[in-house]
Amino acid sequence: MTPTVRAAALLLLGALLTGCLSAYVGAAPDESSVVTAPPTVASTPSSPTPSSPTPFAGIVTIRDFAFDPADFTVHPGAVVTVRNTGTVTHTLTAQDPTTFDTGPIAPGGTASFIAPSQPGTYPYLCGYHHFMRGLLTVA
Ligand SMILES: [Cu+2]
Repeated sequence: MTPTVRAAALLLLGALLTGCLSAYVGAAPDESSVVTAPPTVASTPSSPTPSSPTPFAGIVTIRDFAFDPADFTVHPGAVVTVRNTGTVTHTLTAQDPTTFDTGPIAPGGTASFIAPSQPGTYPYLCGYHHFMRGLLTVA
């Protein structure tokens, strides 16, 4: 392809493109009205608010050497049930054990305790495995 032919080809291509573009621009209003025609479905039921954490259901499950949930909030004096789905015995014991303590919960067992009546935050752990920790908030 000689430079002249190439230039001619480019010119032709340019003309074609310009033609196409002007045709397209001419048709644009119709197209845009078609595109925007379907009304946006704005009033669908809003999804669960992701900002608020899952409300505590009153049951802490021990699994795989961890509390689930580890951090949760209850009302003063609420009953908290602790379910041990692990394979060894655990406890859920306040850092100050006089505050609350489930005592030993055998594998597959369940125990409960009464949350403190005083609002505040109460760190707790497993009496056997001190790396198992959580935070009870009374509010
Ligand atoms: Cu444990």
